[in-house]
Amino acid sequence: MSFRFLSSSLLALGLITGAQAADSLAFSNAWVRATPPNAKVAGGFVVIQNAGKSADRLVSASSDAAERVEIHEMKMAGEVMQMRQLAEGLAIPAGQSVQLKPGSYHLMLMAPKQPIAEGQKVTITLVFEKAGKRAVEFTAAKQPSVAASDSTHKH
Ligand SMILES: [Cu+2]
Repeated sequence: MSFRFLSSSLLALGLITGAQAADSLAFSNAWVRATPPNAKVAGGFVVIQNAGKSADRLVSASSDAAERVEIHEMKMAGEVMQMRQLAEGLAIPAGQSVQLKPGSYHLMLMAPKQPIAEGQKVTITLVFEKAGKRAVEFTAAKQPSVAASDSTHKH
């Protein structure tokens, strides 16, 4: 009930400001993993909220900071953590938030062009099926804990 109220408030706000329906997407907690020199990959994480009434899909991503950006999923296969690229992209259901976070869905910056220093801002352009291109600023941070290390995260 309260979420329905929030959705319609956002919609009303959109009408007042003349914003497009595409603005039903909101981004928070955007961060990339700060990398040592010569790192081959860097993970990117963000919470994507779809306050709209129609589902959308993250279909691709890109950044000037890397050769390319892929959309990945990590999950347990038996006792082994496996990672795969989501060739079909990532569904963002209507009225829901999708969390890209370590050990789950994430963006993977392939072949970063330069080391990504802690505190640095990295812009990643997210491309959605309906909302189109959205440039999101990610802040580089070190890994949150040793336990969440990228050691299982091989390419
Ligand atoms: Cu990955």
